[in-house]
Amino acid sequence: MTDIERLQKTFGRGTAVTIRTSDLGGPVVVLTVGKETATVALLGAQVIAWEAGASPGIIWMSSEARLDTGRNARGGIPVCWPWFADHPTDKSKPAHGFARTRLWEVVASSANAEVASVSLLTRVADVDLWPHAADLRLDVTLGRSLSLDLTTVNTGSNAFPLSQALHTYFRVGDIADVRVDGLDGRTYLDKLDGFSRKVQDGSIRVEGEVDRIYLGDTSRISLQDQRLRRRIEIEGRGSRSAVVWNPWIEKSRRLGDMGREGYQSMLCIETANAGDDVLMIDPGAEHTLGVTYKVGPLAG
Ligand code: TA6
Repeated sequence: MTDIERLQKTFGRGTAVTIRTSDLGGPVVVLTVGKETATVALLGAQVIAWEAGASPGIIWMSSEARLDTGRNARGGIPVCWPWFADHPTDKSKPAHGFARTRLWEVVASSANAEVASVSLLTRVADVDLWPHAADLRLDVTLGRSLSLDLTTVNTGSNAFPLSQALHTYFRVGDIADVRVDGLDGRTYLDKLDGFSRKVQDGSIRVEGEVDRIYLGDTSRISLQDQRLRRRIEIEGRGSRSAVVWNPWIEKSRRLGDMGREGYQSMLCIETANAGDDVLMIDPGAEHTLGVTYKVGPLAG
């Protein structure tokens, strides 16, 4: 029996939860409820697709994304952990930590007429990059919305600082035709201007590279997509920061893996603990960073 067959036998739940090998070259769990599907790769516990009946899908993936290169696939919902962006003191360590390049294990699944869910786990100890110990679990639930809950448990004997993000790449019809609401009046750190502190004035529109960490109450954000005539409501929890990022032309060129459609068809809105919102997790303590996405028609 192959690993996939074993996982299917243990965690498969009819047509609601199935385990297979993705076309991108790695094992995935597919959640199906009615006309909705969500796909979670075991590499990095990365959501790589969410089709909510609407076409095209909600989550953006680069046309060059692969799951069998050892690097994380560009797009989807990468799990950035146990540090967000560059390591605070050692730039030689991988950006966004190492959780997204580990192979996680499936530990639970469930399904009923309304929802299907899967839980993945990675246990971290004795990692050269990080002198601490933790269990990291991601619970993904698909129903009339998509929810992710990322729980860190400190299983070691010393407290550690934690910064993290659910680094979600949303597909948009045309980056020039979207608006992000819910952050008006919030202070943000502008990565493109030495992380200087600025205040958001009204809605966010993207007319060039944007790379900002918004601070404070960032629990209710909405992405209004004029071209696709849809809005995505983003409800964060366990978070007091959110990142908005589009690489635009030059950074896309430097990244080199943004694929055919590239920056014009995506926008990252990331529920995070980042910037001023870094946590300290004591031995035995835990923290959950969560988010729920709901898709609906554009108002009016
Ligand atoms: O979340 C925004 C950001 O920190 C950007 O600065 C950019 O580096 C992006 O993440 C992508 O990072 P990655 O390591 O996935 O290429």
